[in-house]
Amino acid sequence: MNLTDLVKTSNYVVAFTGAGISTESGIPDFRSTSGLYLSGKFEGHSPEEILSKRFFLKDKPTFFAFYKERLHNLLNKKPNRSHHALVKLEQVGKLKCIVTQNIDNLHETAGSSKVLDLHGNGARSRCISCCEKYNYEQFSKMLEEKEVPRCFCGGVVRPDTVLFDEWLNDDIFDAAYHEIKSADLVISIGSSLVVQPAASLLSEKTPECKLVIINNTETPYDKKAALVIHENCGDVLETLTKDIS
Ligand code: CNA
Repeated sequence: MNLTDLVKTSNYVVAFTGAGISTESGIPDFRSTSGLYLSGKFEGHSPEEILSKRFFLKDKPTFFAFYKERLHNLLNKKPNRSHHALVKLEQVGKLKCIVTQNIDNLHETAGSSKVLDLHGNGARSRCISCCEKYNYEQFSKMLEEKEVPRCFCGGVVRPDTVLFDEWLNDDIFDAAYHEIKSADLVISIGSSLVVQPAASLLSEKTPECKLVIINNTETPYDKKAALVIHENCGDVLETLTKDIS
């Protein structure tokens, strides 16, 4: 069966998305050749090292300098045809939930109503002392004005995203688990499927549930999929939208 037939014969579709869905919006992913990991070291540190809790605790000025230069501005980007295709898939009653590893807020901006942000959301920030929340504009201003953003209480304000070596939010992970368990079709879009525990959620689908993988390179889950499409996800989802409308 092709993707259109799989969607048409399914009742509970869940999309599992990664950085590859946002590359058409001008946001680099992590692991492809133009990805953030290959964008070079920052003040002698790799992006992976800087984006860890350990590094955040040790050297906040470098953490925030890196965040401001390489990540924060990416939150200004616009959703692309893949994000819009998933909105359409929800409107026709097929897509019930998006489980995303992305922090770029683009599913929400596009208008998808049920999005589980496994790794948090860079459009939000919070004080690590009093938990006061700040929006994107407020946090941007703090980043411009201070080496280390500070709350009115004096605490450090950080993006509401999950760093490497940090736990995922239990409630969001549990909700994602239940969505995958409820699905009769899971479509993984633009993810290398190597980041854990996020990728392990795909193993939680029921045996009856079919898995489709849309990614322009191979993934460790390809052998478990009913259908693997090694193409640009924008092209694939645009075609799907035309076929189902
Ligand atoms: P990844 O490991 O960088 O994998 C992305 C995958 O998408 C790669 O296999 C690419 O080959 C593939 N890809 C890139 N563009 C396309 C395209 N147009 N069509 C099809 N495939 C494409 O990223 P994952 O999401 O798998 O890894 C999870 C990390 C990345 C999470 O912690 C994210 O928070 C983090 N991340 C998020 C963003 C974002 O929010 N947009 C950007 C960069 C990294």
